[in-house]
Amino acid sequence: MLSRFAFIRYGILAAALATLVPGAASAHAMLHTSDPVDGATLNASPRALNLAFTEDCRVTTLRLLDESGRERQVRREGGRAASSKATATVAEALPAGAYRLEWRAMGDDGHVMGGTVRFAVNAAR
Ligand SMILES: [Cu+2]
Repeated sequence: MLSRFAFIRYGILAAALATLVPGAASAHAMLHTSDPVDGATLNASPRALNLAFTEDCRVTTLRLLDESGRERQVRREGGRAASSKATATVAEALPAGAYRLEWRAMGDDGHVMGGTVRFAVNAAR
């Protein structure tokens, strides 16, 4: 009797694992790295802001805000096609201060993700 119950329990466990494994294999895209990196302090204004993802995705929002929350103009480079990279050039040199780059992207599986890269530009050059 006990062994029969054990067999059923392991059977249920195996079925549960089988449904979990495919989902784990197709993990959605995440931010892999950025330039500037999150938390960087730069000695001069960056010319471009770069994001690299773990897999192709469509970046739907990319905006740069200064410490007062004012949006700074950036220009998206490249097309809107799915890519593992996104680049935006900075229209005007950024004055010293703290900035945050907010991004949102949709992966191939339809998942929307987002994040913030924070960096600072030093007054001393
Ligand atoms: Cu996903």
